[in-house]
Amino acid sequence: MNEPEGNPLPAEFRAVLRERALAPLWDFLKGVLPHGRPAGVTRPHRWRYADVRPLLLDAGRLVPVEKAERRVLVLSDPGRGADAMSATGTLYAGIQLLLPGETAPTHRHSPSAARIVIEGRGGFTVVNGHRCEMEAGDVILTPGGQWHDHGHDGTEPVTWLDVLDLPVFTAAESAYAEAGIPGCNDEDPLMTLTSDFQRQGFRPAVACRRANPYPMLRYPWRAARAALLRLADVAGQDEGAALEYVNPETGDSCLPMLGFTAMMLAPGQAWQAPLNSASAVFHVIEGNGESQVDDHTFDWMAGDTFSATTFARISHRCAEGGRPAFLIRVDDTPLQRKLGFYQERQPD
Ligand code: 1HN
Repeated sequence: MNEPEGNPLPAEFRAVLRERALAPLWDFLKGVLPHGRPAGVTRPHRWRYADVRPLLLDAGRLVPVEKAERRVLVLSDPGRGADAMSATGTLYAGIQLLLPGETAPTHRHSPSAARIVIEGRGGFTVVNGHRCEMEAGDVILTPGGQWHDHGHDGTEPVTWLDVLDLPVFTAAESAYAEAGIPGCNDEDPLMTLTSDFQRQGFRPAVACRRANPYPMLRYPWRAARAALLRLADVAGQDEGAALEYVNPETGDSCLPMLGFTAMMLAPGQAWQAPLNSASAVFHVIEGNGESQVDDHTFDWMAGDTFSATTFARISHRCAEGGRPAFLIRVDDTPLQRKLGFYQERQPD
């Protein structure tokens, strides 16, 4: 507690306040509203996939998926103490394992989630009855309130990074889930057709039209990678080849609170990100390199994940040699824009 100098509260007065569930704001104001820049508790961290993978496979032997519902090792912010269910103030991230033949049961919940596939073939996610195949690097959305389950038809373990806006719902005391009932995860064919036609420039007449707030649920890595290569070909080195994942019908961010951006760095290329108010989680899809996040230096390779706080100074460098690097940044920019708060600043 930071008692103001020269103005100590009498102990009896403080005791009476406590007893009546009252607190003196003047003792806490600088704590809740620090000067100039937020003083969060998040500590930037890098999780190496090579460290997580064997532990996840151990969990695969120790924890049956039926018991776990979702078999996940959470990327738990070291700044928040043991077992923190978030990587930054607003972003939850975890790595999930599904073994051949397993299914993760149908449920839905208030937070939105997205998966970035790390390894394995044959995995799939069914979202509101729509089956999304999982291939390495794909981004697959399970928006808040939509039924979803996962399955695995392949022969090797499948892993992916889950990112959710769960901490926002936890703070708002509005995080909850519901278990599926038979038939809940079935496709509405009119909704799918409405979106398919929209992409061709048609729209079903009102009577047989169904609004689809999330017309795209799977963003294949194959398409994102090819687009980045084309973009990098025509953009200058200092422009930075990056693609935002959007709702193709509205141009809005693909989820309401979470922003997804794929970026490419050519061999040896360095990129200084503009200083901004979003917190972020970076996931490496391909290549090797190193990132600076404030005073932390994280070297990385495919499968690794690292976090960054709000207003962090961030720069990335791809290793010299033949191969470009590809990363996907997940951030809370859409949430902050909706709050009317998002800011970019000149580094000082
Ligand atoms: C969830 O539903 C999934 O559906 C993954 O795969 C991770 C973390 C917290 C809450 C719900 C999934 C989750 C989750």
